[in-house]
Amino acid sequence: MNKFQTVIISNRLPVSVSRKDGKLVYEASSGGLATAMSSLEVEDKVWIGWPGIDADTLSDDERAEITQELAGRGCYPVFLTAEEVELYYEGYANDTLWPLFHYFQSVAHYSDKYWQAYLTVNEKFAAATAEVSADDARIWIQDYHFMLLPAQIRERLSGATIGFFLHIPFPSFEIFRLLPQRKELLRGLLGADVVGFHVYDYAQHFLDSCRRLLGASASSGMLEYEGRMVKAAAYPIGIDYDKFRAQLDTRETKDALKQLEDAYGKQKLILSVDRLDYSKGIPERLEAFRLLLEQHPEYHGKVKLLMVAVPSRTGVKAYQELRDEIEKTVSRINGTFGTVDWAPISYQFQNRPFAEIVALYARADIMLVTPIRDGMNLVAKEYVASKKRRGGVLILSEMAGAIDELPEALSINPNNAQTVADATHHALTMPVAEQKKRLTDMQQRLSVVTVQNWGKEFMHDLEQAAAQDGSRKQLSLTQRQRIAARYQTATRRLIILDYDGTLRGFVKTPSPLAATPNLRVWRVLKALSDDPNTTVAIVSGRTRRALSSWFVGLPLVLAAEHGAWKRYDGKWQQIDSGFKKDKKRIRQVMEKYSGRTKGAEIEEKDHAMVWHYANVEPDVAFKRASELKRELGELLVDDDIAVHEGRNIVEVKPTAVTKGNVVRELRRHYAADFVLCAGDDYTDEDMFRELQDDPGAVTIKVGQGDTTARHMVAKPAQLLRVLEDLSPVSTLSSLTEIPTKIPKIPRKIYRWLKR
Ligand code: GDG
Repeated sequence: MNKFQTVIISNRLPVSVSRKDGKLVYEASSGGLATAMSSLEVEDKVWIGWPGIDADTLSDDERAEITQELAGRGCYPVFLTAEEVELYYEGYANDTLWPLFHYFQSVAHYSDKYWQAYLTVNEKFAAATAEVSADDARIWIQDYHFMLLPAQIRERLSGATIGFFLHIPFPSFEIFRLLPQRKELLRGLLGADVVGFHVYDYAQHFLDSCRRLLGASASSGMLEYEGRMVKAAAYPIGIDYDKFRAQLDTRETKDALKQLEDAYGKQKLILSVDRLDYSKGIPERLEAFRLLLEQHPEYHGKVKLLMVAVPSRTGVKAYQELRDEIEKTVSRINGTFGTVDWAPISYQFQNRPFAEIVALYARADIMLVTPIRDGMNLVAKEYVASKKRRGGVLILSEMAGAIDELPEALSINPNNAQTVADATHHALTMPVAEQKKRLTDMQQRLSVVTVQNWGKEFMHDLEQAAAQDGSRKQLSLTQRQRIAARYQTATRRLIILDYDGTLRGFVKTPSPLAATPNLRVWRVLKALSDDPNTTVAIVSGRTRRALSSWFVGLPLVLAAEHGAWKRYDGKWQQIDSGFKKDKKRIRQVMEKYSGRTKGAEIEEKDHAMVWHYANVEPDVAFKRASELKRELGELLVDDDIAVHEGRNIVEVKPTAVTKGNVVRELRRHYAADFVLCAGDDYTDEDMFRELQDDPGAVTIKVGQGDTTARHMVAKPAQLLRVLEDLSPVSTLSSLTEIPTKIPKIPRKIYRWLKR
């Protein structure tokens, strides 16, 4: 089987297979997605999707024939039975996710059968993807039909770079949480490296749900979940601008335009084009038009509302009911206001050829785009692109993603029929010069933010994710060997290490007894620090009690509480931070929050107060931590104390106390010719920054995420390998004092720790 480097996945393929007179026929369609994909400058690509024919009606030979024919067209089929399509596509995707994500919660149905089918079909797609993708492929998944797929693919292809784009809104947390399978879907999406949305708000809603349902940590659009980084960002989709411009000059569109001129003459044409879907606000639009006719009799006989409604998801009950409702309303309005030679509304429940749609756009004086909720809405953009000589006014719902890029449109709230009627009146009376000015401004934007550029931009970010996947900075074996060689030849060495998350895995409770070093850590620290030419410093946010008890007998330099306490030559010294006087006030606020938050713990240090929420339910933790941060911020107005949010903590400490300052002092003190510094979280970035100007310094981040460090390793165990390389096992075993057991914590210190 051929393996591809670039893989696109969508529910439907750009080629549909059907049976006519017993023979299989293939019909290509050219949607926006197909245009975006064909403009990508990659050769080795394949498109995976359902070919549109019931798998149960196909023989094995026919499947093979379809697979072969589609391969010639750059596609790979996933065969689905009619039952699968009914339960996964019409069911979970369009009877559960679609209504809920468009805020139609009362229309959404929750059924276990739907969910099971969704799971199975996603699995089928994952298996198909694994079959045709190279191990390090770039895979781009489209839309809400496949929210589980990123994680399912990652399980099979751990080296792939995976992108997901959602074409519909991502709802606010309050709506999303209604889904029975909300966590499963988020975990599915978090298998991706890049998750894209049309607009900023949807990306924020997604980040919010990940934080509150999974406890994932997020900052500046990057999520950290189970040791991986996921980018969530807005990539507003555009249209094939040139295609619409070029279409205006074709014979078919010119003929269609001529027919429209003959049919409507001087009548003002108000147009709407959408799939017949309850999210598009069609009944609301009709009500607004009724109001216009009622309040402005001067328009009778002079305007016409032409509504093109394309049949869609006709198998879903809500769509059948909507169609009935629309037809009744149209008849009623035509009955009320129509005359023998004028029907106010012309309603077409059918798909029109592209040439005709463009002619309609070109002729329409007003375009009414009034969705109740819409991911983007391309019709609005297409209308603007199809205007050359004539004027025209776009009336656009605030609830469509497109409003962000089309502020020159008359924006309306679709639920407020009066504002829609008023906007229509405004449009009917707007001077042509103003209409053209607004159109030109929008056209300038649309000609740049095209669907081609949308595809390129997303793939570019996917490439970047692949490059940043740690692999660029990941320490290779050769680099490790080089570092070890440099260490051996150096004469004054300085090794600066964070502890939690760096030398050992992160534990959820602040108690030092839960995080004592294991034998491996102990041995390597012993081996390194026993060498008189090597100074090993542990720089941690932990208290001096914790550090001194963990490393009894080791000649280490210790910096506790981010450097507020330091131990050189066995003696502890503290800075004069003046923090003591603020402790009581801070404690009172923290206690108030702990009192109403199950699982929260307060840790009091000499020069810091920490509120731990690792054991609090994620949603509650998110809310409380944000509130606490705000309240502490209000309390601490002086610049010398600051509130930080770290990994599952809110910490208050003097601003002058940073690990970066400790590193500066250590460098001055030891003037080493070899410096190695390792850490895992944001406080360690201060250390890496401090060493940035020293090209010889080896800085290593443990874990994922953005870092100033020059190198990265995935886990503490890998950092220990690096450290063990410096003092190889031979040296280790030749040292007589290397223990086989960690010395017991002396009873006195143990009691001190428990206090
Ligand atoms: C989803 C999201 C997002 C319509 N009638 C005819 C026809 N069309 C074409 C239009 C346009 C497309 O269908 C509809 O696109 P929209 O964006 O308006 O809406 P959805 O179908 O709901 O699409 C939406 C989109 O995905 C892309 O991400 O913008 O928010 O809901 O291109 O021109 N085309 C032809 N005859 C018709 O009668 N030929």
